Amino acid sequence: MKKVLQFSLLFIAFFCHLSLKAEDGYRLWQRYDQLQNKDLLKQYRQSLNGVVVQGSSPTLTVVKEELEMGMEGLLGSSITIANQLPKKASLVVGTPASSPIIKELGLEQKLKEVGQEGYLLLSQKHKGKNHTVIAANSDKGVLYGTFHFLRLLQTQQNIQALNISSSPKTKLRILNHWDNLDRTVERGYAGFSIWDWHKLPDYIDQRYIDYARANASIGINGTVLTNVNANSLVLTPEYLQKVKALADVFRPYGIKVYLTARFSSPIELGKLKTADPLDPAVKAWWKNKVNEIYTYIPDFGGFTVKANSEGQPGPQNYNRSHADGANMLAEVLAPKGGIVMWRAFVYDNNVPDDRHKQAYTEFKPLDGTFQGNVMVQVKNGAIDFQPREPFHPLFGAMPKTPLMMEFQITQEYLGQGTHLAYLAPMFKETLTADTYAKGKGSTVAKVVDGSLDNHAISGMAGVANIGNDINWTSHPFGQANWYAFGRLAWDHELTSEGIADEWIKMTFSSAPSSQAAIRTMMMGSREAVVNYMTPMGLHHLMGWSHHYGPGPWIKDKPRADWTSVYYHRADEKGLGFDRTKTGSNALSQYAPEVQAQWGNPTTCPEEVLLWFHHVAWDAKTKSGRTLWDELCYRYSGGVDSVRAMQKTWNSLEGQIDKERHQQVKQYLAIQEKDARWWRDACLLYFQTFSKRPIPQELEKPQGTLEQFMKIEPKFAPGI
Ligand code: GCV
Repeated sequence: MKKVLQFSLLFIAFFCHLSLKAEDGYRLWQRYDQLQNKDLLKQYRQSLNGVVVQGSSPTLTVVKEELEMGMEGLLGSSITIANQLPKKASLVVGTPASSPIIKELGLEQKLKEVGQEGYLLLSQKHKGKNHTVIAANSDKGVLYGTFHFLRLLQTQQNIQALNISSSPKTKLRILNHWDNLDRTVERGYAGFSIWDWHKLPDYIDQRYIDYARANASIGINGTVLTNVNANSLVLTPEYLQKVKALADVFRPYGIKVYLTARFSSPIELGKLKTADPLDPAVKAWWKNKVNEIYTYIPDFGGFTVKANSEGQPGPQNYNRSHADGANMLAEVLAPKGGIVMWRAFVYDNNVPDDRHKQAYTEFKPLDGTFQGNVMVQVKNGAIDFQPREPFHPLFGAMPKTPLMMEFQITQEYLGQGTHLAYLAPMFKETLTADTYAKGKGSTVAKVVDGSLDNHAISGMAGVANIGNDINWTSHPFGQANWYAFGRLAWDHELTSEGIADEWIKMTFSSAPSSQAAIRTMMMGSREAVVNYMTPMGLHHLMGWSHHYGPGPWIKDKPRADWTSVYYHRADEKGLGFDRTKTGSNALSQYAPEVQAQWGNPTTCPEEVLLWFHHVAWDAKTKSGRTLWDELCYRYSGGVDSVRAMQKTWNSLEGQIDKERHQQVKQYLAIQEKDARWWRDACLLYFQTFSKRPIPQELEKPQGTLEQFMKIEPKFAPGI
């Protein structure tokens, strides 16, 4: 009997062990597996043989927990976190306020320079002994420093002579969840919403805590829980209790909660006859509502608002401006310290103008009329998160208004949950673009971080790609985009390669050869997507509604600017949207220096050529080929790049755990199939205008245009 029991216990232990080791991607970049480099382990163990965290706030408690979990995992030995300085060399963590030891170190000047959220990581002598120090002015800064320190261990850096100081360039670093209260996620491709509204506030899913840990580790300090296509129900007491439960979980991690405000809420919830922002009853309703919210969540961040856009209600329903709407909300939030993030993603069916121009036309005249706690949130480009867009002309055009960047992390137009597209190069492309607003060097990044125009508030929002899939993001490489967004929101000067390296080491492998191979895959992946979907400045060619596959033939829809033909303008002469003076003149919304470069087809970068110009099929491109041939080459090149990624990934078999290797391998096979679908469908369609053959040496389309036009994915996610 005893033997049977022993055997059963062994059996259970074995399977528990196996399940603990499941490589399902849940742990994101916070895996904390024991390091394999013996020399480094020895060094770490020697210099980190005692940890002192003085202070007991909720955030410092989280710091202790994370240090314990991280260091025990990485070093493979248990650690004790003390309140007092141990005799030997040690890690000292805290603020001058929480820790007498940190106070004694005399870091005042250095700490002054890192501000409220920044931190120092130092190797410092104290009373003749060597210490590693994580110091900050606030507990939140300590938390960020702790995650940086753990990252150093995870990525196997030398920690003998640390002299790091870091502080965020952008003040508000925020995720936007387009999550509905029924748990569907608009443009979400990783399952249902992680917010389990039905079970809240009583059931706190471990995921909420792990979500907060992951976000804090990359410096995210805010989350908008609900879809910008908003439901006013979230503002009712029933839901506010649920929101409060989430806010309570996130608070120790330095993450504030925000909600989307449906502009017509005073009518829907308050039974008022109007939502006119200048109506005293409406103002009073919002004031009461805001006061009520703060009784639940004393540090509530504020509202994100989508108004008068794609059917959403807004101030224009009452002949009021966007500023009237934003300011009314800002006024009631201001005494509580809340802010308004008012989206500039607006376009009007009744304005028969190039959609590219509409946000600028509406918002530019409002510059200087917004209250101090309003930020206007602008998408990276003027259309809608296309695989490549030139930067939005509003950047640099509203110097008196803090403009917030809105990036889309979820890959609505870049293969959604199945394609590998590392987005850091795309984010960087926009951030480093020069607006010339105040002469050369007036980059979008400087507009967004507030430094160009000296704004007190600044922000970057990323539309989240997170869902309740076990690995959070559907594609394992989708995690890299969440990671990259946070890292760039903290410091937009980081390089895409550097961010990829960190992520790969923490997520997949630190072996130099596999790391280099994965980095190469990642760095070329977004350009591959651009090439097989929308090369040379083409845009908005996707299938109706689902936005997954190709649909360059889409026409005759309720709005012209919801069709593809509106954007590519293919005809027997050529291809592309003339946005110069002879066309829509959207170019006039940019600074003269930008106009001069992009306005001339010979100096316009080929990457955005067809965005701004209608180009003849036989026009010569930089490669010496005609436009038609170049297009064929680019589409084919996109497919080839995916095949190259497949080859690289296959070569990594055995170096990556089986589970994730197999998963990515399958996704790459889907991507290759989809890339051919895009290439073949688009080339066959454009060929009906160009009437030219696909160059002999390139692969021929597999199927007919009619066949491609009939493909209609059923129940595609995210709609
Ligand atoms: C949340 C695009 C998307 C919509 C999204 C909208 C927006 O149109 O397809 O799903 O709505 O952008 O950003 O408001």
